[in-house]
Amino acid sequence: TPGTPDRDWWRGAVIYQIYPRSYQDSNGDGVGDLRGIIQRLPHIAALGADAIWISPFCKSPMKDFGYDVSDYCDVDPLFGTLADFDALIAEAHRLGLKVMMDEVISHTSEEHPWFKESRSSRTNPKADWYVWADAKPDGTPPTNWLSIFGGSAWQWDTRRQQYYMHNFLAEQPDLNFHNPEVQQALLDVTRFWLDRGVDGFRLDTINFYFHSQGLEDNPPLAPELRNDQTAPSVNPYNYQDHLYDKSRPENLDFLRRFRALLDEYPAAAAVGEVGDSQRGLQVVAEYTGGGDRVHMCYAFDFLAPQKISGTKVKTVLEDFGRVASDGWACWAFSNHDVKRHASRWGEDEPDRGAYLKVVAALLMSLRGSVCIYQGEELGLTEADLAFEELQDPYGIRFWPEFKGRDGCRTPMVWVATAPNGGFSTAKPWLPVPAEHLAMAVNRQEGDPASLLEHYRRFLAFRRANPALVKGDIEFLAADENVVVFIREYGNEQMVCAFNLGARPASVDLGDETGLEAVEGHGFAGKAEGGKIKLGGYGAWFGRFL
Ligand code: TEU
Repeated sequence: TPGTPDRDWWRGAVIYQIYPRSYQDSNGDGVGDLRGIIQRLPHIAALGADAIWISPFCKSPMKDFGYDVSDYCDVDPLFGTLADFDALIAEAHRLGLKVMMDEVISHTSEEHPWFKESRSSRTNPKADWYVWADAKPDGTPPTNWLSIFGGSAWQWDTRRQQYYMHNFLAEQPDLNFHNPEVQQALLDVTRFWLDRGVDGFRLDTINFYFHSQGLEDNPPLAPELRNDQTAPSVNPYNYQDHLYDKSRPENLDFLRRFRALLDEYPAAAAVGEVGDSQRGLQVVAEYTGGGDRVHMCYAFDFLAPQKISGTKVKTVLEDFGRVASDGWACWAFSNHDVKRHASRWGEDEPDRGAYLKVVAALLMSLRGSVCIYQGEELGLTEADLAFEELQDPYGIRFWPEFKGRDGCRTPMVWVATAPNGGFSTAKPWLPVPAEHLAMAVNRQEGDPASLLEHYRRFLAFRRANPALVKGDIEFLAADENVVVFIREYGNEQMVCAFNLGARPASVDLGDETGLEAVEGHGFAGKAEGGKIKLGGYGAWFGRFL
């Protein structure tokens, strides 16, 4: 019925991620802002996305660039005002785009008034709002838990004479979700934004909400990893399985409360970020199943350095299908935390332009929702920054072993010949790499051979074919380079075939009746009987006769 909101809009949605510092600067200070985003919304609408997810813009001392919030109910002056955000929502809605906020509630900034109060004494009303624990008798931290950004997860506080826990920077103290008052305060924050008209949330580090109150040590590093010469020696990320402080079963009850709140609104949806290298898909299944937890979770399987392959796609999607009969995943190839996939995977491809087209078509054909990271539609590469240019504390700490996350956070490029690619009239907070200018929006727009026009065409094709948006998935063939699957939704079917390699390939589906192409998007592919022939980096879409 017209006027009835589609509660299911998130299923198969294409969500465009904006990193607000780097999208568009409207006031000439070298940092992007909300007014700048408003100016550029037509680009996202023209791309064909369903929603935007804006990385954090609430008040923050910016130690982790907004992922350290000091006021959940106000906009940081660097980005604008609440009135600017209201205008952004209105304009996005006018263009048919949903707006998702990035809610960073696992931790706050150390400058949040809650933490200031909590650290002031052991008896204040918020004394138990964060995770505090006494030192061991020898003065060392309560457990061996490690912070993702390096070192112990415990920071000594001289006033309370206790340690507080932080999974990330010491400036990001971890909220104690076991305290019902904390949960309530966070639900109130969520309601504040829902009442302002947001359509949903990207929930930062959703699997870190609860810690184990038993404070057990984690098992020591597996011996085979201890001698792993490829492991960054100082960076524990992925090298300690945080058995006791992540993905607690208690979280499901909180997620149910969160979902009940969202369900009070006509069509609010949430996507939780699950960064878990060991049990990622299992956690996504647990958090999204049952229809009473979050709608979908963002999985890390295709954000890893390991190059995507047909086999990997099949394994990941089939594994997920097995553990999650009613769960829903959200896939991404790039974001503000990892090396851009144009470089991560595309670096050694003989024809990177063609490679990026076929992997884009593959991403947007998978069963699940999709996140596209700003600039991915242009083929932006990872920027190679000098140490002096780095802003990310994570990179500064582990340089040069790990260069941090600034290389994927450089500004969007809009106009090739404008200063700083049209991003800002001032010196941008991170430089615009010279090689990005040729990829600017104005260079690609209207050129049918460009990656940008490829994304636009593909998203229109996807929208016109419900099987690609909401359909089931079944794999028909997969090897290193080739992957073929069928998506089915009601009476609609779509066979999707991709060749991720530079050399031609063909797949015999062994079907007597044959195949026919669906017009609209295949490139460098054709069907002959039950065989699909794919050129290098080719894709083919069709159906069984
Ligand atoms: O990231 C969570 C997370 O797991 C990160 O450690 C990520 O895997 C890492 O940056 C990879 O290099 C979220 C945000 O996306 C990130 O920007 C924040 O720094 C982090 O939470 C803390 O809020």
